[in-house]
Amino acid sequence: MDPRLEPIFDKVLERNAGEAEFHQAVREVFDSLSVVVGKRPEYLDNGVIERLCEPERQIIFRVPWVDDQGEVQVNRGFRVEFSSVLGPYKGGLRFHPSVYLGIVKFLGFEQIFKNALTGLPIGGGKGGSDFDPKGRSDGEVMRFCQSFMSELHRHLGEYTDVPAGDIGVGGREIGYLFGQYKRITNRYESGVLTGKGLGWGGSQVRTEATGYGTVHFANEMLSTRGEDLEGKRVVVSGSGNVAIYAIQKAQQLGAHVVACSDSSGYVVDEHGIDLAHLQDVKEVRRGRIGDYASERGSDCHHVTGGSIWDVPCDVALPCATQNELDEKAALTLINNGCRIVAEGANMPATPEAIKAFGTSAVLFAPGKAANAGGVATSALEMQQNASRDSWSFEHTEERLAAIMTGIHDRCAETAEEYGAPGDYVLGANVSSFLQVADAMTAFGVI
Ligand code: NDP
Ligand code: 2IT
Repeated sequence: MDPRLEPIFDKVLERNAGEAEFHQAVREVFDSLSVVVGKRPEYLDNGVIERLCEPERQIIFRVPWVDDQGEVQVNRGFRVEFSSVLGPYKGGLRFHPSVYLGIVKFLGFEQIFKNALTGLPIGGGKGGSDFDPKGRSDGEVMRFCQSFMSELHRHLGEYTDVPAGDIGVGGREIGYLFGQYKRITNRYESGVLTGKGLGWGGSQVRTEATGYGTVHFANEMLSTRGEDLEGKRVVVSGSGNVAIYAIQKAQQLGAHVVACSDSSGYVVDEHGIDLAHLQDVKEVRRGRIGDYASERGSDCHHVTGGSIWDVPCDVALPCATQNELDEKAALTLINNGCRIVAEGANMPATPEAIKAFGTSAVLFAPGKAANAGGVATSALEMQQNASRDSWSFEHTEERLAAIMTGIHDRCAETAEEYGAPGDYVLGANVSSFLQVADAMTAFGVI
C-alpha cells in the first residue's frame, strides 16, 4: 500500500474495530489505489478517500416477531447507506445468522464500486439481519419481513434507498417486504424494491441476472485468450440463486458443470449437473444438496464438509459466500489446471488466494465486476418501473450482456492503462474509484 494511504487505513481499522470483513474489503481497494495517488495526489488533499470509507448513514434496529409456537423472537436489522454520490443507495438485504455490522459494511462498501462499474445511476448500500430463515415456516418468514419493513420503510424510497435480495432473501421475502411497504405508506411505489415478481413490477431476467452475468464475464475473459466456454469443465460453489443461474448459462454455452455445493458439503455429478432436478430440490422444495445427490443415484456422489475446490476444473465460479476460497484451495485449483476464476459471490476469495492467482496463469475476476449483472438488472427494473413499462426477456438479456461486456472491457482497459494488464482487481477498483471520486469532488465536501 502507498505510504500516503497508510494513515487513512489505520484510521479505518481504529474506528471500525472488530469488523474484519470490512477491513478486508477496504484493504483490497487501497492496495489498488496506490497507482492512483501517485498520478492524482489531489484525492489525498480533498479527503475523498477518507470520506468514502465512512458510510453516509448507518441504521440499526430491533426486529421483534412471534414464531409459530407463540414465542417472541428478537433479531437485529441493519441498513448501511454507504454512498449516494451516483444515485439512490442500492444493494441487497441478507438474512443469515452470521450477519453483523462488519458484514453489512463490507458488502455496502463493495457495492459502491460495483454499482459505478455498471455505468447506471445507482449509489451503494446494503442491509440485512441475523435472522435465519432456514427451517422457518412461510408464516414466520412473513411476520419477520413485516416487522423488518415496519422500521425500514421510513428510510426507503425510489429516490432514496432501493433494497433487493441477497443470501436468504429471494422472491418470497421481497413479496412480503413490498406488501408491508405498500400497506404502511399507502403508495404503490414499484421502484422502492427490486427483485419483485414478474406479475407485479418485477423485471424479466432479474432472477437469472447475477449468475448469467458472471458466466458472460467469464466467457469474455476466455475470449481474451481466443477461447470460449464450449466443452470447458466448470465447478460452481453454492446452490442458491446465483449458483443455479450460473450453472444454467454455463450449460447453455456448452460447458460441462460437474459440481456445486451448500454449507454442508458438495456434490460431484460427472454426467453434468441436472439443472431441473437441482431447481426442484432447491427452489421448489427448499431442500439440501445432499437430497439432490441421494435422488440422482450412484454416478453422483456427495461429500460432507470438504472443499469443492478439490474437484478439477478449467473454470471455477465461487457463488456461495465470503472467504470460501482460501490460499490452499487456490493452489489446488492452480495445480489442477484451472485457468479462469470469476466471483459470482461477494469477496469469496481470500486476499491470499487472490495473490496466488496473480502469480499463476489463472485469470481472476473480482465479484464487484463479475457479479454486477444482478444489480445492473435491478437498475433496469427501476428504469422499467419509472417508465411504467416492461421489457421482453430477450431485450433485457441483451442489455445485461452489453453491460457485462462493458464492465469487462472497462476493467481490462484500465488495468492496461495503469501498467497491470490482465489484473481485473486493479482495473475494477481504479476505474470505479475514479468515477466515484470525481463526482464527490464535484459535489464539494458533503
Ligand atoms: P442464496 O441464499 O440463494 O444462496 C446462498 C448459497 O450459498 C447457498 O447454497 C448457501 O448454502 C451457500 N452459503 C451461504 N452461506 C454459506 C456459508 N457460510 N458457508 C457455505 N455456504 C454458504 O444466496 P445468493 O445465491 O443470492 O448469494 C450468493 C452470493 O452471491 C453471496 O455472496 C451474495 O452476496 C452474492 N450476490 C448475490 C446477488 C443476487 O442478486 N442474489 C448479486 C450479487 C452477488 P446453505 O443453503 O447451506 O446456507
Ligand atoms: O450483491 C449484490 O449486488 C446484490 N445482492 C444485488 C443488489 C441489488 O440491488 O440488486
